[in-house]
Amino acid sequence: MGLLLSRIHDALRSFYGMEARILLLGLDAAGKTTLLYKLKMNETVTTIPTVGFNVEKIQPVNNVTFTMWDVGGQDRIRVLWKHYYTNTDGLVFMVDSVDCERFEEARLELEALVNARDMEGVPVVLLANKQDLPGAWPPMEVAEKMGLRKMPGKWWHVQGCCAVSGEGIPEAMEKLSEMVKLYRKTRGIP
Ligand code: G3D
Ligand code: MG
Repeated sequence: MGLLLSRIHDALRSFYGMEARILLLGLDAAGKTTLLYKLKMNETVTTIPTVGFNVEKIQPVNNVTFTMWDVGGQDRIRVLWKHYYTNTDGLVFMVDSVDCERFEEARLELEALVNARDMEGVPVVLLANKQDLPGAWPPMEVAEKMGLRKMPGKWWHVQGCCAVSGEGIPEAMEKLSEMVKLYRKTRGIP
């Protein structure tokens, strides 16, 4: 009976798709809000520093509908991030690839995030944003600076992108959908 119910559930899931909760975090000015509205409306919006959060449901990718939480990244309000951890299916961590002076600050925030109990095992997509700007660090070097290689057992993917033009974003969302599906499967989350 259990097996039958689980098969019915899987069939419904592949028909209706899956809803996933994604946290979009990173230091202030990394480009998070620009990305969120690019994904939502395919438009580049004029942003102001986010105090609090923006949340949007975006078009399904591979049958996964993402609800993306863009939580303000200014240092004073980063302490609020932890209130958003519960039931997160994926983390998109965004870095301004030009702002090398704050790479270490970003790394420390990412480290704290992935080590948080409620974020255990949650897959990470690292977006090395602003690749359009001169002096942008290559994505793999940004990943190195963020210490991703030193995070054993962590599922991560690095993607260079430009949130303004949208370049690199479809690839990142594709990868995110794959990792979220796998994560939920291994955790037995329907
Ligand atoms: P945040 O939400 O992470 O704090 P925002 O960041 O989305 O508010 O973006 C901060 C600034 O970076 C904005 O510029 C925005 O236009 C710019 N930006 C975001 N992504 C890119 C990108 O890929 N390339 C370039 N060149 N700029 C980007 P302003 O001038 O409004 O502060
Ligand atoms: Mg913002």
